[in-house]
Amino acid sequence: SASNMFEDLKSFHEYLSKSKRVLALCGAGLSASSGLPTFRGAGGLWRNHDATQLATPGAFEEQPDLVWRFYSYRRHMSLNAKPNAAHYAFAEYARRTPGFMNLSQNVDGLYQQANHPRDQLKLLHGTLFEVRCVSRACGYVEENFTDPIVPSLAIPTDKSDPTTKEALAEASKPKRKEVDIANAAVPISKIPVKDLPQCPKCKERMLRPNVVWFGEQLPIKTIDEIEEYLKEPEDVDLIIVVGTSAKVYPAAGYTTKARMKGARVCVVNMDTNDAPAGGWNKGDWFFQGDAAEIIPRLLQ
Ligand code: BJW
Repeated sequence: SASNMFEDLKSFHEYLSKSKRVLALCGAGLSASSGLPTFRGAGGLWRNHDATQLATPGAFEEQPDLVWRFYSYRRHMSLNAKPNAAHYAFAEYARRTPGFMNLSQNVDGLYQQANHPRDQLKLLHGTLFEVRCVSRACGYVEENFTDPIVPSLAIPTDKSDPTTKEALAEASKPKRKEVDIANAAVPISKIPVKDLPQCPKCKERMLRPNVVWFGEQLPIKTIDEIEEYLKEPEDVDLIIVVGTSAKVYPAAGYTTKARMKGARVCVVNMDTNDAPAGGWNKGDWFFQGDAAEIIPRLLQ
């Protein structure tokens, strides 16, 4: 099969041991085994909405409450998720490899939970755990881990009439079971804008998650730091592309940029069809499977 053709752990280890300047390009598949859904696979639907359709400025303008519910839900899920062996393996690898830079598209905060060295972690699409004023002129940004961020965004608990034995037992528990608001069949109420997170600085506008939506620019400082790294005279030895469908730009384009600096490409993905941007080259590696199993073996 195509996968066996590229799966060569021995040659990868040999090459990695000589590599000094290494990049990783990470996507949602890396956090899949931590229980967080990806965008374009199963679980990429939230209440019948395509997750990528909610990650747009237009969706937020039209239905700020729906988009805030989506992000509040994901903040809740991410805060309750644990980093997996791949997050820890990269964090460990970063500590022993000064020339390593991790370009992560993930906003879930699991690398931070795994204590990944912060200066080697570039958050291409921002983070769920910062919010900012929708007004660029105001410019307010804060770190925020409060769950729920405002009372109106609390995930409702099951208020079913406790007449059945099971429901009675459930209701007597100190904490009631949260309803699955990701399921479109579960009703949610409309939230007025005044009950959504408000900017404490200008006191005029709403706060929004500090993530990068379609059509928005990636954080300029982050982009500049990556460009600096790519501009250094030394070659880039390797880029490890893991758990990403590599369809979203400019992130996916870093594979090509690394190749232009001489890098060999190693792809780790569940799916044999998700090729790196630019397609396959001679000397590439492909390891098929769960990132949480494969990354620790690659980086050990
Ligand atoms: C596993 C696994 C397991 C599962 N183990 N693997 C060039 C060409 C065409 C279009 C463009 C272009 N340049 C720009 C564009 C437009 C657009 C774009 O790229 N569109 C394409 C979709 C066509 N790009 C933008 O709009 C970007 N901005 C921009 O270009 O600005 C220009 C500008 C300049 C100056 C001023 C103003 C503007 C912004 C892109 C922002 C993307 N944002 C999102 C949402 C972030 C917030 C949030 O999380 O809600 O980022 S969209 C979503 O996609 C999210 C992800 O980070 C991103 C990538 O997804 P990812 O991580 O690859 O996930 P999946 O689900 O796609 O794939 C999962 C993979 O894992 C699969 O391969 C599975 O097989 C695998 N897998 N389990 C290993 N256990």
